Amino acid sequence: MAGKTVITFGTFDVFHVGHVRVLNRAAELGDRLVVGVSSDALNFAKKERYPVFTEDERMEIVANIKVVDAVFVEESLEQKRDYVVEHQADVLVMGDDWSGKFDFLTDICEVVYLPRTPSVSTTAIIEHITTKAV
Ligand code: C2G
Repeated sequence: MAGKTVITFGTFDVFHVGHVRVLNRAAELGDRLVVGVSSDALNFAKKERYPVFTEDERMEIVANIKVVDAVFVEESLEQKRDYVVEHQADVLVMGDDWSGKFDFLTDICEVVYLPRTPSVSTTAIIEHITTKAV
């Protein structure tokens, strides 16, 4: 495939400006951006709660972001290597809350950690709505 493919992963629940910024910055690192959106089951296994939006809704939102070329469901955190190979990714991008976690993939792709957008998170938004809503 011509050009450089960038891959990134995330839940992207209650989509916010931190999400759009990491996707925009990831896209700048190549010619094509592919995004793995974590499944509802993966979230439940990890956090013992389901995301606010279902995986179909989260995939639809991410797929409609201007810089995103393709989306797929991320079924398991352990399958990163398979996803990189399957999507022929040259660069794996994650926010720096994942710093160092994917360095084991540097034999097959470049691994880049981007600084998170400060002071915004899905958890804080949910908390704000549940405590401040009237
Ligand atoms: N992000 C960011 N700034 C924020 C919040 C999130 O840059 N203020 C980034 C994260 O670093 C991540 C992406 O946005 O790269 C998606 O964040 P989450 O939805 O929280 O994804 P997460 O649950 O960390 O991903 O394989 C990873 C899994 O899919 C889980």
